[in-house]
Amino acid sequence: MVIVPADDPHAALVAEFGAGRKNALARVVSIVENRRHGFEQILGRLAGTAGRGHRIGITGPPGAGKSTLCAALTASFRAAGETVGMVAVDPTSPFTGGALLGDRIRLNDVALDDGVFIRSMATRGSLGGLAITTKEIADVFDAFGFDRILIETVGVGQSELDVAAAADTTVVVLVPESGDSIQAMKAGLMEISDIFVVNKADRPGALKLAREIETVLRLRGGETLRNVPAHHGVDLRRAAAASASAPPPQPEGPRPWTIPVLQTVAEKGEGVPALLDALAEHRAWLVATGGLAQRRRQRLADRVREAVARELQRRAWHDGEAILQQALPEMERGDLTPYQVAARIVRAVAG
Ligand SMILES: Nc1nc2c(ncn2[C@@H]2O[C@H](COP(=O)(O)OP(=O)(O)O)[C@@H](O)[C@H]2O)c(=O)[nH]1
Ligand SMILES: [Mg+2]
Repeated sequence: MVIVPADDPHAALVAEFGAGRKNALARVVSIVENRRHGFEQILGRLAGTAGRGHRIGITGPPGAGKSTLCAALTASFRAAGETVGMVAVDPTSPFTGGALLGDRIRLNDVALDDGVFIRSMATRGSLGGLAITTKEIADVFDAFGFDRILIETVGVGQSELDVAAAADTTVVVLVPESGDSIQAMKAGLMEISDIFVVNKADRPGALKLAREIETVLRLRGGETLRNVPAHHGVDLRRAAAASASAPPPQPEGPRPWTIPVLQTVAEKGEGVPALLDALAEHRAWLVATGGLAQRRRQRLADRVREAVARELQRRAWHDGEAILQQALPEMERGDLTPYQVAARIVRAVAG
């Protein structure tokens, strides 16, 4: 019989988790996802062991083929003997029994595989904020020892971009239908992408979109346009040479990462080997330049900020709600401003 100390109700569970038991993993994920009692203690106990897995964020508009791409990547990782933990922030993910026959078949392949664990957050994770919970589930996967951690977002809202950007490598998936590269730029995708994928390259317009993205990337990155072909009758090399705002030469230092723009047909696995190469190259680049350590440091700092915000919120509203309710009549009479009441609540927390 396992004796569980009263002050740590999850000690036995954490021990089982540490022994690599899948059902313990599933329970830990549920506890974290649903903010059950002791979830922060569990995260705290696991924190020391995280940091080995390659976190890959996959973002892009709904329907771009992110889930299909994740299935293809998962199959490739497994073929190479690597384990995969995947968290999908997507209530309609085919991984959770969506309407797509093709994907369900693929899901069955991977779901039966002991080296794969998939969790769809649906809307349940919104208890603690979907974005934060997703990152914490990725931490749990990392602690469990998965070699690759895939994080799929449902769309390209701000919090989804935050989630994707918190990965080691962020892959942005677009399709010819998803509009031009200017749209992508507006949505902030250019800022977070480490790798661009134009999926559905079997459809018209894929090459054009890929070229446009490349052009925008090179212009933004201030790189020479050596490798960019003339486009729409405009010689970009000449245009750049003529530009008065030509960027200064790169200072000596770690070589910058050149964001590749790949084309895939995820449904058929076409272009997936090139994506695997790009993922490996990016990871190697992160290691070589210290970027990986930096991203991890940032992640640790993030967790502290999130935990502090959560605890302060909790404390503020523990007594704050009563203070607020009590002050409402005075505020209505104009004897107190909302800011004075807020200050009262803050003082109550600080005291
Ligand atoms: N024509 C074509 N369809 C694809 C490709 N990849 C995925 N799809 C289909 O696009 C639809 C959306 O795919 P899904 O992976 O669910 O997209 P997600 O919403 O980004 O996760 C599904 O019907 C897929 O079968 C592709 O390369 N070419
Ligand atoms: Mg999906």
